[in-house]
Parts: sequence; C-alpha cells; structure tokens
Amino acid sequence: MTKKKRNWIPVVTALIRKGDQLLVGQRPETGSLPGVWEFPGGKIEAGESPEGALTRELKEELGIDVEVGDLKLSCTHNYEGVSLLILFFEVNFWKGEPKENHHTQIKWVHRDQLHELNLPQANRLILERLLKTLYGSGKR
Ligand code: DGT
Repeated sequence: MTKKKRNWIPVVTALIRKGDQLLVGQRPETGSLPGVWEFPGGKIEAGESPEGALTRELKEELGIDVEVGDLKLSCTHNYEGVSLLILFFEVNFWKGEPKENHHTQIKWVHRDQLHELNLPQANRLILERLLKTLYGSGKR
C-alpha cells in the first residue's frame, strides 16, 4: 500500500484567558470556515517561531500585544484536503483592548458555554482535553 504524503499547515491559536472566560472570534463570511467561532490565531509563516507567529497574528487580528504563555495542547486535523497541525498556547497577559480587526465579532465565553458554539471540528474534538489542561479535572 502506498502512503500518501501530505502537506502540512502549521497553525497557532491562543487561549486568551480572563478567569473562567476565553476569548473567541467569529471568522469572516469569506474564506475557509465562514462564520465559525475560533480561538484567535493563524498560520505560522516560513521562518517564524510559533510564539512569534502568534504574537504577530494577535496584533493583526485583535490589535493587542501579548505575552505568549505555555503550549497547552497540540492536535492534527484533516479537512477540505488540508492537514493542519494546531498548537494551542495559553495567553494570560496582554496590552490593549481586543478589537474586531479581522473577526465579524469577538466575545468572552465562559468555559462551560464553549461547547454551545459552532467551533471548528478540530476544536470540538479536543475541547474536553483543552478544558482539562487549562482548568484541571475539578468540577466546573
Ligand atoms: P491566511 O491569511 O488566510 O493565509 O491565513 P491566516 O494566517 O490568517 O490563518 P487562518 O486563520 O486562515 O488559518 C488557520 C487555519 O486553521 C484555518 O484553516 C482554520 C484552521 N483552524 C482550526 N481551528 C482553528 C482555531 O481555533 N483558530 C484558528 N485561528 N484557526 C483554526
């Protein structure tokens, strides 16, 4: 059997935390995954570090200057013919007020309400793991 070689797209996303709330943004109506709620972030460009890419994306998309925290989780996902490697970083500190430079809307969502959003499948599949790494396994 021949193995299919895939081209990977590395993506960084931010788990921007304010206590029990996380910041999510609604993707524009044009482009991939229109209208879906995502954790802000984007593709790592050639030559960038993951942290550098996330810092750039959050400045572009939200207009904030962040201190990128720990890498909390990684996952791979195939969709629409592409393979993504997604790295999720925690962000607890930033300067500025997040703005809708890129997203249709942004909002703070309580961790218990995240599963009610239309999230990318890649995120829905790992949501429980994500919440566990961020908040522990205690009662929410
Ligand atoms: P561009 O400018 O269209 O080449 O792309 P970027 O760098 O603005 O990034 P974007 O957001 O289009 O690419 C991220 C890819 O990862 C996109 O195919 C959607 C997918 N993805 C899956 N889950 C997430 C997530 O939680 N956040 C973000 N930002 N992307 C996600």
